[in-house]
Amino acid sequence: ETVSVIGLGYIGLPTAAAFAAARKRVIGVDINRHAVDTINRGEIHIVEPELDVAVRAAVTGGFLRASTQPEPADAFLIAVPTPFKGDHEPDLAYIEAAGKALAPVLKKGDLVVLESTSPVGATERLADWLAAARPDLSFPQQAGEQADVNVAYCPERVLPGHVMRELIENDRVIGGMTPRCSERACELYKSFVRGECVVTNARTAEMCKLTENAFRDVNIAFANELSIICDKLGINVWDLVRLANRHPRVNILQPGPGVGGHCIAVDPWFIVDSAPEEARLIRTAREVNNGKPAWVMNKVEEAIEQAQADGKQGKDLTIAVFGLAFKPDIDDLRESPALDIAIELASRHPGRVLAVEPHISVLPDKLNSPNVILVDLPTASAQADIAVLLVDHKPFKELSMPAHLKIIDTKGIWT
Ligand code: SAJ
Repeated sequence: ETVSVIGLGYIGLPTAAAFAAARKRVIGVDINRHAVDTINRGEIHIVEPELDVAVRAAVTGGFLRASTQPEPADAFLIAVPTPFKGDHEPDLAYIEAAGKALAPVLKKGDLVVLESTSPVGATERLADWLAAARPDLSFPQQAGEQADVNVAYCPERVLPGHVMRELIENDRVIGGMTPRCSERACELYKSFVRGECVVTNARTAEMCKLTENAFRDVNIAFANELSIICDKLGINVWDLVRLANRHPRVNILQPGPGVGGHCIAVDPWFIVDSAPEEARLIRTAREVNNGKPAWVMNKVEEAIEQAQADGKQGKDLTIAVFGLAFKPDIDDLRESPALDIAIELASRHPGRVLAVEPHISVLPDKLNSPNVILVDLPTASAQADIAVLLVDHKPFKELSMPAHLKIIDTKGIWT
């Protein structure tokens, strides 16, 4: 059996490697020629622990090959991005392009699985695009269980940084357009998934993925709102959360500088876009989390004003930001509230900004400004007047800050 994975990014490439490790013949397809060439050399173009070893083994063992053009296969998995367009409206252009690119090589008996995070109804739209491109084949929306081609939705749910383990161990939700489609997709995933493959329909599976991330977003928003309320009332929010969580049915998440990453800050909008009138809590949670970096920025400005009132000039004040990544112990700076705060600070503050991020060796372009320097931990704690803790990286937790420093601690590890 040959499996084709369309889109060799953070999800597609690990999935291709997992199928290859289960001794399927895998053809990976990507429009990015650099990615294709890198993979064919047995190397990787993205950062994820253990992925390099898996891809090298898959390529040298002859199980994985990458190409810029779709080729015939028995199953096609689509793992391409679904960004926004306009005001938080999901953009299905990549899914449409992937569907149209693979349609010419489809044959009777094939299975097409959509893995990309998608708004409800996207799998049906994909099936319509495939049907329009291949009038000689029948699809589930017209032929039901008798369809020539089966179509299913199966979202990934892996945690960046633990992808190779979670891909194999997590349960999978499988939503076929018909029961037969689900059965085919289940058989396929069982070749490497050790978790349970739980079957439902395509629309429920689409909503399930969005629900998981919206659930986390709403819960983080609750924690972030609490942190703002507690600041006003003079209460330590981390103590409060620890105490409240002693209740057997309370489990509050951790406040922070905002919500980053490519999933939790995006997916809830797909629900809001589908049901704008009804999705009130989900929308508000997004707004609360999106507003947190500006609130942190205000706290920093208050500290600057305080220092000025104590007789320091703004340009003589050194501010150190601890952490730029979107969450602890990773090097991923994309969609990071910590990075946004650092950029804002660099543009507003006339003095020096010291950035500490142990997981990178050069500052990202967006933070490249003459007043910003990437420094190590001891330098920052020795030279800063104001310390802004933005990510709870392990090395930061072990540090004790000099007493004279003004600290703004968004993760509660120094307060
Ligand atoms: N965060 C907090 N407080 C918390 C937990 C997280 O502020 O208590 C922040 C993090 O710092 C980060 C953001 O939330 O900025 C998101 O981090 P995360 O670790 O919660 O999630 P992601 O984005 O790395 O991965 C999520 C996961 N979804 C869920 O846990 C429901 C993952 O399983 C999904 O596969 C992934 O989204 C995805 O691809 O959708």
